[in-house]
Amino acid sequence: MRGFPRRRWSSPAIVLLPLLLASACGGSDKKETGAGSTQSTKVVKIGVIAPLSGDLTATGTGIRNSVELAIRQANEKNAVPGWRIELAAEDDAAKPDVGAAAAAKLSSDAAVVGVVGTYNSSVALQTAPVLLKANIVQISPANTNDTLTRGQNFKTTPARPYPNYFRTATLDSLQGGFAADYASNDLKAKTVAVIHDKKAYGQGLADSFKARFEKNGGKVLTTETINPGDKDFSAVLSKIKPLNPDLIFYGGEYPEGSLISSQAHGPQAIKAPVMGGDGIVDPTYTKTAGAAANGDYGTSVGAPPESLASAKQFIADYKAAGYKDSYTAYGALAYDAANAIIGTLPAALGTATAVDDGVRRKVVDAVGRVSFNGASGAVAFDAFGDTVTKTLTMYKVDAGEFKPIKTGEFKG
Ligand code: ABU
Repeated sequence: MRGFPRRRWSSPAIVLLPLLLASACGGSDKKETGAGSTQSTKVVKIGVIAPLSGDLTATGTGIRNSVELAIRQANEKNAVPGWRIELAAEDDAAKPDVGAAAAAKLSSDAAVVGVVGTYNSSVALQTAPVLLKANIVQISPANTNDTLTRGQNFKTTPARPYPNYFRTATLDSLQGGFAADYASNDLKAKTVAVIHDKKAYGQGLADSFKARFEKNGGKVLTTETINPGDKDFSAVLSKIKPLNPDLIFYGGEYPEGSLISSQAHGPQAIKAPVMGGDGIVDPTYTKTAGAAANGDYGTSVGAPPESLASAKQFIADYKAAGYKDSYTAYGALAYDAANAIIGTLPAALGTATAVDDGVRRKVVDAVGRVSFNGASGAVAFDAFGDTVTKTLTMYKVDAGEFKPIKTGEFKG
C-alpha cells in the first residue's frame, strides 16, 4: 500500500520496554556500564505536544513515535556524552487551552530543553508564547498557518512573533497557492465552493486557496463555514448543490473533511470532488469516507516519504521499532525536528551539570543555525523560523487511498 500505511509489527512492548523504563526515571541517575562500574548520567528532556487523544490521535501518535525513535537512536549512539535524553510527551487533545497547559507543564520541568509539536496551528498559537517565556525552543512538524512565523500581517509586513518557534512544515500561503494552481491549470476548474472550519489552519488555507484561484481567473461561488466536531453537513451542502461548482475546497482536517466528502457524494449526489490540504491527507479520511472519497484531492507538505531516498532509513527504523501506528505524513518531519534539537545539545550543554536558562537560550540560538540532510530533505530555517524546504505534493484518492500525483514547489 502506498501513501501512509498502517502497519502491524510484532512485539512493540519488547522493543520499547527499555526506553519506557528509562523514561520513568527523572533527574540524574547512576547507570550500570558494561564493565560493572557505574557512570553518572544526567538527564535532558525533549517534549512532544500533540493530539494523543480524540479524532486526531492517529496523527499525534505518529509524531510522538517518530520523536521517540530519534531520541532512542541518539541515546544508543551516545550522541550527547554524559547525558541521557528522555521523551516528555503531552497530549493536547487538539485543543488550544490544553496545549497551553501542556506547554506550562513542560516549561516547569527544569530538564526540558525543547519541544516538538504541535500538530494544530491553533494550538501552537497558544503554546509558542508560553514556551517563549521559558526560552524553550519549539519545532513543529505540521503547523502550516503563516501567522505563527510571520505574524497577522504576513502578506504585507511579515514580522516574526516567536523567536523560539521553528517548523519543518511549509506554509499555507504556498500550499493554498499550489492547490489553486492545480485546480485551475490541471483540473481546469472554473468555479469552486469553499468550506472551512474557522480554525487558524482551515481559514488561513481557504483564504490562500481563494486568493490564488481568483487570481487565476476562477470564481468562488460561496464560502461556507462549519464547526470542528460537526457531523452533519447537510445544511451547508444543500446550499452548495444548486451552485453546481466544479470543485469543493475544504480548509480543515480529516474528521470533518471525510464526512463532507461522504455526505456530498452520497446523499447530496454532488458531482464535484472535494479538495483539501494536508489536514485531510490521512488514511482516516479515506477509511471514513469510503468509496465517496475516490476522486478527491489533497495537498501535503514535502515529498511523499516513501519516494525519498533520504527517508528510507527512517522508515526502516520505524518499522523495526515495532510501532503499530503509522508514522503518518508528519513522521519524517517530526524525526528531523527532534534531530535538529538533539544536534545542538553537546555544544549547548557543554560543561553544564543540569539544564538551565542559559542552556535553553543556547539551544534556541543554535536551532536557528542548523543545516543537515534529514529524512524529509534539507533541514534548515530562514530568518522567520520557516523551513527552507518548500516542497508540496498533490494527492488524489484512487481505489480508497491517497496517491501522489504531482510534487513540486509553488513559485507564486
Ligand atoms: N497543517 C495541517 C493541519 C495542522 C495545522 O496546521 O493546524
